[in-house]
Amino acid sequence: MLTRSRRIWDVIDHRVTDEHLVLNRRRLLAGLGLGSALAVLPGRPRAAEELTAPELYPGSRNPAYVLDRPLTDETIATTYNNFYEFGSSKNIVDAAQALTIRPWLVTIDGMVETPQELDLEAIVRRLPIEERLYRHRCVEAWSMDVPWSGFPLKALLDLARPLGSAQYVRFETFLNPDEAPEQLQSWYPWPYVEGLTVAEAANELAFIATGMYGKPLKKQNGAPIRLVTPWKYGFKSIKSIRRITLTDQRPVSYWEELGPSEYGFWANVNPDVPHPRWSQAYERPLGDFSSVPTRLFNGYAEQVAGLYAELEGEELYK
Ligand SMILES: Nc1nc2c(c(=O)[nH]1)N[C@H]1C(S)=C(S)[C@@H](COP(=O)(O)O)O[C@H]1N2
Ligand SMILES: [Mo]
Repeated sequence: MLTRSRRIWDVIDHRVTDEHLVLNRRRLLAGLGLGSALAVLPGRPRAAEELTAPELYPGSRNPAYVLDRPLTDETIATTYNNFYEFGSSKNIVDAAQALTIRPWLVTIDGMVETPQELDLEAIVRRLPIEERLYRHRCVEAWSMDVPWSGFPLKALLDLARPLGSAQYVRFETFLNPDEAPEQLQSWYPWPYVEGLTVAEAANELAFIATGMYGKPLKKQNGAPIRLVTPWKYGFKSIKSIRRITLTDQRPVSYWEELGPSEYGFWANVNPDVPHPRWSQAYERPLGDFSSVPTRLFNGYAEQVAGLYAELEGEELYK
């Protein structure tokens, strides 16, 4: 029984298409140069608890995930943030420093063979860190281009051996109003929750970031461990994850709970489906005053469109 379940999970298809193995050689080489330069730059001194294995970053760059537009300036990507636990403005850097991120335990439970409670430090020493350049498209119509460091979500889930009967993966952020006083605001459905189907979670693009710009993640960006699903609107990329639960119930996410007419479970990027209050046709790259067209699945249709081919009657794009 368990063996069969195991196999079902394992055979979930990881298609590597010819298309995304075609590299823009020049960018790749330039990128590799940048990667090694970042690795040797002396860092500014930080609080000891922030430094979970900084020597592991950025990890070697995965050449399957490079970009055709420049990376967002690091200062901008690390100071213009959405993190409602620390406030509803974009300027939450100072407030976020109150979060204790070491030690940090991540629970993986629910429909798994071997429930786990893992220390972040142990996770990053066990799973090989790689770097990927991904687009990020916020539902608010701004975007960024970021070098994340981390590992595939599937590699993390496999540590707990998900059962074949699991259909969804539910993610939960920390709940600690002492450090994040916004969590005292009882009209918000804390803790922040997000969810994916098991097939989405096993897709090669679904990534767990523990680092960014060649260093461990900063608190404002979701330290010490966050999800990155680049084909979906940014709110799916849940920060500072404490608990991951395999389940047969579709999770109701934070934003879906708050505004089901505006935010749904799937939240796949689609320029042709407007938000009820604004168009999604264009986006503003952070640090840039121009507008660029938004792409279906944020440019990742090749990797993910197949996940949705047989779904009918689902609101896939909100
Ligand atoms: N726990 C939690 N995760 C979260 C959010 C949040 O408010 N709380 N905001 C989301 C939204 S809307 C976006 S666009 C991204 C922003 O990530 P960044 O601040 O690293 O750019 O985080 C997502 N993850
Ligand atoms: Mo967002």
